[in-house]
Amino acid sequence: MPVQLQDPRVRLLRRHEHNPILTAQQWPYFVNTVFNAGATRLPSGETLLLCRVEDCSGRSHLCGVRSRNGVDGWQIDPQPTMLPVEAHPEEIWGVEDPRITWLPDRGEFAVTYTAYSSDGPGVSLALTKDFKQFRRIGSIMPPEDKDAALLPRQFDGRWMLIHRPVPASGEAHIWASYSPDLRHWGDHKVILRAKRGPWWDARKVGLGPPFIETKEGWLALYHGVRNTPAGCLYRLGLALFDLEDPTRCILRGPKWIMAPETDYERTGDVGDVVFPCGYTIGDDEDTLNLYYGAADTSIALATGSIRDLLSWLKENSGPTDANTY
Ligand code: M1P
Repeated sequence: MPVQLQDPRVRLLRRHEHNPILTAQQWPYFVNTVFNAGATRLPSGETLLLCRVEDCSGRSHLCGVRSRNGVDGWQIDPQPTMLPVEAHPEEIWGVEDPRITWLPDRGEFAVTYTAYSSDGPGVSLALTKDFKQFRRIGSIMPPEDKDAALLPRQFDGRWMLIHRPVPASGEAHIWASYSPDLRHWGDHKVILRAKRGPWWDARKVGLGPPFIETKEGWLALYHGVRNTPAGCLYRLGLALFDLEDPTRCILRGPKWIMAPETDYERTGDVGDVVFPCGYTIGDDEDTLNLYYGAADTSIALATGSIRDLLSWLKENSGPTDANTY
């Protein structure tokens, strides 16, 4: 029996009772907002979030925060952790929306982020072992492009980047690109199209956090943007990609699984936005801790079961939902 999303008793993602878990008021220096954080577990077991922090000039930088339980007791870096640098003019208007991927073969983390300048937002890459020193690779996708994350391993000797360019038509799909060296990218391919018409994910979709590896495939959380006369609505949906060929979409959920509902999601600098950029997985290897920006103002946490997300996808999508629009 398919699960009905309209049923209020069905909650694939449960909001934490202490949401929002991080706000600008907690910051050790004066800032406007904190949101859209990349996430990972450190070797120490701590949760690290690399938060987008917007200052009162309107530009963003990244700031690292660490917690033992991933919920509270955050140790916030006393200064900005990663500021735009003049050596990289492509990011001089700010660095935004980081996604973190641990690369086991290299023994370092890849941070993909939006680098913003007068030429528009593009995708940049930096590598780090400790979230203190960052080695910038620089711009890897020219504007307009964002919502990017690396996969953790190579496919036939090449790295794969998931990202979201915006063409002149304005119809923005999710793409994959390959690179032998993390610098030179090619073989670009659309892997998840924005739909058309009334769909919740019409015209513009974008990757949320990095793909989640499961036995059944790469699980993707993505945002769909619905333009309404009252403004944009950012909601979250699910798709599954083939384990060996992550450009092949196997399943796509027809309905969103999370939408702005609470005050902190509906009201803020940009209301009606839920925007996850990172997750951690619990010791049970099933609990998904999803960190999301709420209304471009604060950081919130929702948890779910990867098993349940996969079951829901299998029960609620047919093959024709994979890429139709
Ligand atoms: O304001 C909502 C989001 O808008 C942009 O996301 P996208 O280009 O994917 O629609 C980004 O600026 C993002 O930071 C922001 O949260």
